[in-house]
Amino acid sequence: MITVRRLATCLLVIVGSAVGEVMAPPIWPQIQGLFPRGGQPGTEVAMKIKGRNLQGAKGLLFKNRKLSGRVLSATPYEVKTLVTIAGDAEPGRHDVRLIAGHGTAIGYFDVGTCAERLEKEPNNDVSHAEVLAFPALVNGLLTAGDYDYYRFEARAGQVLTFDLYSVSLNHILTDLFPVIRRQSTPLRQFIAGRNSTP
Ligand SMILES: [Ca+2]
Repeated sequence: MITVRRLATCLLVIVGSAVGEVMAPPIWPQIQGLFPRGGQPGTEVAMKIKGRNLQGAKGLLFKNRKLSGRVLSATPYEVKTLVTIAGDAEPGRHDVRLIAGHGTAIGYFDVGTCAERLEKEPNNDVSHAEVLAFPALVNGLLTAGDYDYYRFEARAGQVLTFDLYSVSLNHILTDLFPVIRRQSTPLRQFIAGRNSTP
């Protein structure tokens, strides 16, 4: 009988431990994306951080002291922040750490040299194409079934470089394919899309 009771006790302990591991919720904060994920020197950027378990977020820490930020509001899935970029901040990628209620999570913020703007919706067809003057950097979001049209001038023999940087949020964005048309006539299509993860 003693052996049986000990065996029963062991089983209870093992089962209890297994149930405890399954039921423990993951509370460590995770950053899935920042938007916009950069800005120009000498500006302030209203940046949203998307992720999970972000409740209680109370601060942003940049390794580079020429960047600073503060949290405006926080929910488990989104943190609204305001980032200040000093006029002499070095261009390039900078680490930023979000201090949330159950830990911290790291993201990346790009200081650029081009004039930046947010896309203006609706821009889903040629008649609503946004006019661009180069150099330019456009921050935008693509959702299911979304298209973004832009209009620009180009001269014969001119070389234009388009750098499309995409980050998948919640697996919505899988591929990004730019298409260039001359007015309404297809001129050339090329593939330059690449995906990355935050
Ligand atoms: Ca659009």
